Amino acid sequence: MEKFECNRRIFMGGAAMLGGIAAVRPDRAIAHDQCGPGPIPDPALGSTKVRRNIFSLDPSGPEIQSLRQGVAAMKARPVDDPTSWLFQANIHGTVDNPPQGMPAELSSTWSTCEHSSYFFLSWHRIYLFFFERILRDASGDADFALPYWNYEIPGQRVLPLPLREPADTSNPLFVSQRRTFGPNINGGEPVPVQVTSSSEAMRTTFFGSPTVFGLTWQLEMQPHNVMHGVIGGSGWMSDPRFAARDPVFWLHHANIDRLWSVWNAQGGGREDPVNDAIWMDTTFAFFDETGAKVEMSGSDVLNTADQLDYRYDDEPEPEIGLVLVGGGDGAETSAAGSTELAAPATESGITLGASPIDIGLAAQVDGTEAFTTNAASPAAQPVLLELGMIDYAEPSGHWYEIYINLPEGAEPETLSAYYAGNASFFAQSRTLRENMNMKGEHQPVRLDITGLLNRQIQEGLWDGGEIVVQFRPNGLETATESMPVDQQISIGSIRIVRQ
Ligand SMILES: [Cu+2]
Repeated sequence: MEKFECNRRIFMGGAAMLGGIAAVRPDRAIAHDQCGPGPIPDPALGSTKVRRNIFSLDPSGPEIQSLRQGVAAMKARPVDDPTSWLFQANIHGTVDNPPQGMPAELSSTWSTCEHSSYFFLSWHRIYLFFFERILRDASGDADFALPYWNYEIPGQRVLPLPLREPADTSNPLFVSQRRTFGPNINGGEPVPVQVTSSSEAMRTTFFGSPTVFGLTWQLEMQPHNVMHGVIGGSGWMSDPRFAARDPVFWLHHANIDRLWSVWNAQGGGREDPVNDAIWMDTTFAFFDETGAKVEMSGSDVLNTADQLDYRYDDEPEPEIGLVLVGGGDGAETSAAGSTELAAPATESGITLGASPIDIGLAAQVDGTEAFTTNAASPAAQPVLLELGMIDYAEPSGHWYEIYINLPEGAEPETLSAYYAGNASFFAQSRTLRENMNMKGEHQPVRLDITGLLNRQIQEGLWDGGEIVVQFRPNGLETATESMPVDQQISIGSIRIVRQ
C-alpha cells in the first residue's frame, strides 16, 4: 500500500489491485511527482488537460479538428472493440444484442448507466474520463480534452455550430436524430432559458444520499434531464438507449460534470459524501484507450485536477446561472427517512399528456407550520414533491412545468410564486429500463419546494389544507393538443414529504 503514502492517489493503483479484473498497462497509469516510486508517468497523460467551453473555440480551429477526427476514428471501429463509438454508447444503454462471440466481460458493461441514482455524478464522471482518453488517443492529439456546452450563458443556448454544420454525414459531429420542433435544434434555434438553469442545484448545500434529497438529485433533473429532452425530442438524446450515440451527449455531460465541480468550489459546507463507504468504494467498470478493462469508484474522482488530470477552463472561479424564483432554499439535511405531509385523497396515479393536469393533495397535518423550514436549525429538512413509479412506453423530449396552488384563471408564469420548476423523465421509465435490461439502481424523482411553500405562506397565498399541483406540458413536438398514448407519462405515486 506504499502507493498511498502520498496525499495524492494514483488511481490506477486501485484498479490494478482488483483481483485480476483490471489489466492496466502500468506505463499507462498516471503518476504524480509528489508520490514515491510508482508507475512511470505517461507523457501524454502527465499534464493537466483543460476542458473548454466549445463557444470559446474556433469552429474551424485545431481543437474542433481533433474532435472531429477522434469521433470519426472511433465510429470506424467495430462494435466489439471497446474503444469504438458504438461500444462506448452501449455502455450507457442499448437494446442491441452483443455480436456473436463477444466475451461477457465486455457485454456485461452495456446498459449500466446510473440515473435516478446516488451514483449519477460519479458514474458519469468516470464514464467521461475513459471516453475522453479513448477519444484523445483516436484524435492523435496528445493535448485533446473534451469541450463542454454551457447552455446557461446567454447567447450560447443554441447547439454549437460544429455539431450542426455541415448538416450531413461528412460531419462526424452531426446527427439528424435531434428535435426538429419547439425548438429546431439542428436549425440553431435556442433552447428555452428556463430549462438551462442550474441555480437550484447550486443553491443546495447537501450532496444527497440514496434517500435524502440534495445536489445529485437536483442536478440530474435540471439541467440534465430537461436538456436531454429538449435536445432529443423524439430522436436520440431523450432516449437512454440511444443518447450517447449523439456527440452532443458528451458535451452535455461534460457540462454536468463541470457543474459538480462548480458546486464543490462554492464551499459553504458543500462536500462530497466522503464518509459514505458505499458511495466512495462501489466500483464501476469501463475500458481505457488500450481496450483494457478498468475500474474506479467515487473515491477516485473527488478532485479532477489531482486525480484525473483535467480541469475546466472556468475553474476555480465558478459562474452561477440565472436565479429562478421558487423552489428550495438549499436546506442541509442529515436524517434519512421522511414524513408524509400531503397525498392524494384517493390513492391513484396520474397520467400526463398534452394538456395541463391538476392534482389535489390533502394535507396530512394541520396548519402550515410543518411545511415551513426552521432556518435556525442547521439540520433543517427540505419539503419535497416526490413523484414515483414512473412509466412510459416511448421516450419523447417534452417536459412539464410544475405549479403549486396556481389560482384558477391565473397566468402560469415561471417568475411567479407558484412555479416550482421543471420535471423531465429521462431514463425513468420502468418499461424502458426493463426493455434495455438497465442495471443501475433507481429512486423516485424529487423536487425541492421548501422555498416556494415558505414564500406562499408568507405572502398569504396558501394557508394550509389542500395543495394543488399542476403539470403543464412544454416542449411538445407538434402544435396539436394530442399526444400518442405511448408517450404519455404515468406517475404511480405523488406526494409531498419532509425529508
Ligand atoms: Cu445523461
